[in-house]
Amino acid sequence: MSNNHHIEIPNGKKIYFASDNHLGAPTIEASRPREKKFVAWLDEVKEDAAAIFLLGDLFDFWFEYKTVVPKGFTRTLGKLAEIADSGIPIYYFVGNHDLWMNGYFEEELGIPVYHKPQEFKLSDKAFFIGHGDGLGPGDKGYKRMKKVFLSPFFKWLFRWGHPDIGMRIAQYFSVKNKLISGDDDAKFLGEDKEWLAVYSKKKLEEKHRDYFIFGHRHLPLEISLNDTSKYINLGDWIHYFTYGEFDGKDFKLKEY
Ligand SMILES: [Mn+2]
Repeated sequence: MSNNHHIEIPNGKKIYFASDNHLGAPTIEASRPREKKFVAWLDEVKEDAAAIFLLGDLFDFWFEYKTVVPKGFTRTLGKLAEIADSGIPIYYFVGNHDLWMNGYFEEELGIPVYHKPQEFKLSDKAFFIGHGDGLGPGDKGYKRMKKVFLSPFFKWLFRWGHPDIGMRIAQYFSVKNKLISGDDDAKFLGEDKEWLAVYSKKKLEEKHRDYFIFGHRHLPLEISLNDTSKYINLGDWIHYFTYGEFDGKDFKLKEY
């Protein structure tokens, strides 16, 4: 886990965080209003953004073949390219729905992609940042998903199958079957049982962090772990349209 990331936030600038857009769910057309809303948000925050962190599940399903990527998401990809090209760094952390990223964001958009949580120092605060899947106890939806995604059949299918067939099967598992999405996870479990809070508390035993920032839960949460550390969950862009804003001193969870 890298510890070298440091961003100094200039006066008047902010760092923004969002996650779990699930573009393409239930269909590309049906998710377009959400996509447009997200692009409008990006347009606003780019005005004073020192950096933007996207914490995964931007796409409900993503797979990169060697020379082919999924259709759609043009507005989002174009806006991310514009912002990255303007010199505002964007950091992407894969979610469990788009873990099969393999160089496209780096090469096409100039956006680094992380497959594991990372430590960041933002101004003088210590952050632990990731999508949040598979960390700590519980998280049944993820564990179900992982079985499918890592099965030899699934891997074989995507590597060698026709993309139209692969994408249709992924759509089935991701949206219709709720195998990946898992509706059963989105109720607040209580501070003691929220597995990312449990995980964060455990991480605090090894060293201090001011903020643990995750997505994945589809539930905006702000939980004090002790007097100086907080666990923030960014919610989602399906029901909540929530995002994080950090000015170098305070972290705020806001609604767009
Ligand atoms: Mn998600």
